[in-house]
Order: sequence, then C-alpha cells, then structure tokens
Amino acid sequence: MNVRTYRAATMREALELVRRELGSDAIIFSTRQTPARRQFPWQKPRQDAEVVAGVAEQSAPLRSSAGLTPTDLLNTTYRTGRASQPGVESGQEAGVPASAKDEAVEALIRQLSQSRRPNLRRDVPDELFHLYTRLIDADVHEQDARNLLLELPPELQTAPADPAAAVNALATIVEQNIRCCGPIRITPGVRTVVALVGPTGVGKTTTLAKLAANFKLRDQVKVGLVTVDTYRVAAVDQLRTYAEIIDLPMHVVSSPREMRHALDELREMDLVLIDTAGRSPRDELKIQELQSFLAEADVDQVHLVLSLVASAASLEHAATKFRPVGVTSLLLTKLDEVAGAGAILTAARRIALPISYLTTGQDVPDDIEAASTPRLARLVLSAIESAAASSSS
Ligand SMILES: Nc1nc2c(ncn2[C@@H]2O[C@H](COP(=O)(O)OP(=O)(O)O)[C@@H](O)[C@H]2O)c(=O)[nH]1
Ligand SMILES: [Mg+2]
Repeated sequence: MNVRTYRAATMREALELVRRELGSDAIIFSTRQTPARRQFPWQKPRQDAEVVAGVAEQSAPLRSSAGLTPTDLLNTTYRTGRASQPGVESGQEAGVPASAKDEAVEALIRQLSQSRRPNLRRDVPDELFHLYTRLIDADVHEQDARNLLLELPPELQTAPADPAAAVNALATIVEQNIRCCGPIRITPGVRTVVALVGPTGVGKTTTLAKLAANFKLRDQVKVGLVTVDTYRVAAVDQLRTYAEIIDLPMHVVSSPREMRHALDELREMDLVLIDTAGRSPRDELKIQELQSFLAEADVDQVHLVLSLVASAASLEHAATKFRPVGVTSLLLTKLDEVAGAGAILTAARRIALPISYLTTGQDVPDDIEAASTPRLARLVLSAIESAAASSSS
C-alpha cells in the first residue's frame, strides 16, 4: 500500500493531485480542511486542504505482518506527513512500516478503509468527479458533496453520464435540501415576539438592528426591543445605540421576572425583538437560563443565528445545544465572508430547521435578505458553476 499525504490550497486541488497521481483506484483515508491564517487583513483566509490517500500495489511481495493490527496501520497512515510544503509529501516511507506491504494486511487495510473511510472510486463515480470537486470548491462540505452525488439517480452515476443531466438533477436536489420559511410576518394589532439566539459573535445584535430598522423605517411597524443582560455591564451599549438611532423603545432585562415586566410595557407593539447576549463565549447564557427568559416572554419565534463561516461540525454542535430552547428557524449570517455559497447547502442539510433570513455584510440595515428557496438555491448553484469556470480556466 502506497500511502501519501497530498496537500494543496483547496480540497479540489488536493483531490486532483490524488487523482493524477493514483488514478481512480485511489483509496481516500482521510480529508482535512483547516482554515489557515490570513497573512494580510485584506486577504481572504486560505483553506489548507489535506488528503491522505493510497493505492494498493498489484505485486506486493508476501511478507509477515509483524503483528501489526489494522488499527495500528491506519494510525500510522494518519500520522504520515504533516509538513508545510504544498503538494505531494514524502509519503509511503514516512511512517508506514515495510511490513505494511504484507498482502493480507493490505487487504485488511483496504477493507477497513472502505468501511470507515470513503473509497473515492466506490463513492464518487469517475464521471462525477469534476462535479464533486466543484461542489467542494463552492464550499460544500466534502461529506455533503459526496452524499449529494450519491443521491443522484443511479443512471446518472454510471458511465457514460450526461454531465448536463447530472447538473440538472443536482439542481433539483439542492432545491429540495434548502427549506425556507421566509421573513417574519406581521399582523397589525397582534403582537409577534421574536428572539434571536446563538453563539457569541455570530451577528445576533447586528441582525436584530437590521430587522428592527427595516420593519420600523420601511414597513412602519411598531417595534420594541428587549435585550437580556445578566451581567449588568456595558454589553448592551451596542443595541442601545441602534435603538436610539432608529428611535425604538428598548428594555434591558436581567431576570425572567424583568422580562415579563418588559413585555408588559411593550404590549402595544406589533413586533418585539429579543436579543440574547453574552460578553464572550465563556459567559454565554446557560441554556436553562435562556429557556426561562424565553418562556416569560412567551415567544412566538426563536431564530437560531449561525455564521456560515463556522465549520459543519460546529454548526451541528450549536444546533444541538440550542434546540432545547425551542428554536423555530435558522438565520444564516456572514455569507459575504465565505468563499462559496455552498456553505448554505451544508448548513441546510445538517440543521433540520427552515431558514428565515440570510445576512450578507456588516451594514445596518441593508445587508439582510429574507430567505427563499429559489434565491438560496440559485446562490448555491451559481457558486458551483463559477467553481466550474475557475477549474476549467
Ligand atoms: N461580514 C459580516 N459580518 C457580520 C455580519 N453580521 C454581523 N457581522 C459582524 O460580526 C461581529 C459580531 O456581531 P454581533 O452582532 O455583535 O454578534 P453577537 O455576539 O451574536 O451579537 C460584528 O463585527 C458584526 O459587524 C455579516 O453578515 N457579515
Ligand atoms: Mg450581541
């Protein structure tokens, strides 16, 4: 087994290296994408992509396995190469012992790698490889890219696939994956109470200000604001500033009882927006605390605010964490900061909530739009298309 680590700026480039070097028999052991630091403030942070891949040698000589378990071997495999040079690394010799060439062990590795790790050939048909790399380039998570292609009708997964048909089928799947509930609907005279929850720094306060400004200034809705601040510190200044500019009543509450009182004061409003704050990830409100605040406010909607910049794993983690407070929709922020809108697809697939809004920059009140399936699907599909353009140029 020839095992090497391939590194490149993007996952697509790393996978292309693998394919060029190892062909379609390549077995992918692992893929890793790490956001590298940006060198200068005006640069987009580059992704560092790493693929550990190998291909079975046809005529490996028989030798004893020297008592290595397949897990040992896989561990060794994962350890190969951590150098900073882009491109192919000192692969097969770095860390994989000679005994790894034992045929029986090789078969085991192959078996294990197929059950635990995706096999490029088995998982992504050759005919769809270009589509796979485009999805990844558009910022769709590698796993989702693979799964999406496997959801294509079987006749499009085998040669000779009609590329246009595959793209069309993919567009349909993308649309099916992106569920939206659209904007907050206001019924004049009936108060709607909406809370934004989510990890610190995702853009809750900024988004709340955008919503408040648009509803008040554009739609002449009577809007009131509440901010939860259990620390009684200056963390509320940010929202207070917006409240003053937009000229909105704002209440700061630090206990569930005060929440009830604030909501009483705001009973004449058509829309009450509740911001939930922490000064840092360390002093985020406890989920139980948050629950009791929201219960006192008798909220109609709870939007889980998550940043598209976050990894798929941390999106899922946040969704699991906040689910107990009764989240009703997903609000995605910072589209302007991701390389490709494919990140929307990853979030939509992994979080079982309809999307309410999408934010696209720091400007209050402009950088927000109500989410709709056709619009979001178009964003994702054009990111995939432009990935195609850049890969063919
Ligand atoms: N690029 C970008 N930045 C945003 C967006 N929304 C919010 N931010 C920024 O993210 C940072 C944290 O926002 P804030 O509203 O304080 O987050 P909170 O802790 O969730 O309330 C601020 O610098 C915002 O300007 C967005 O859509 N795009
Ligand atoms: Mg905030």
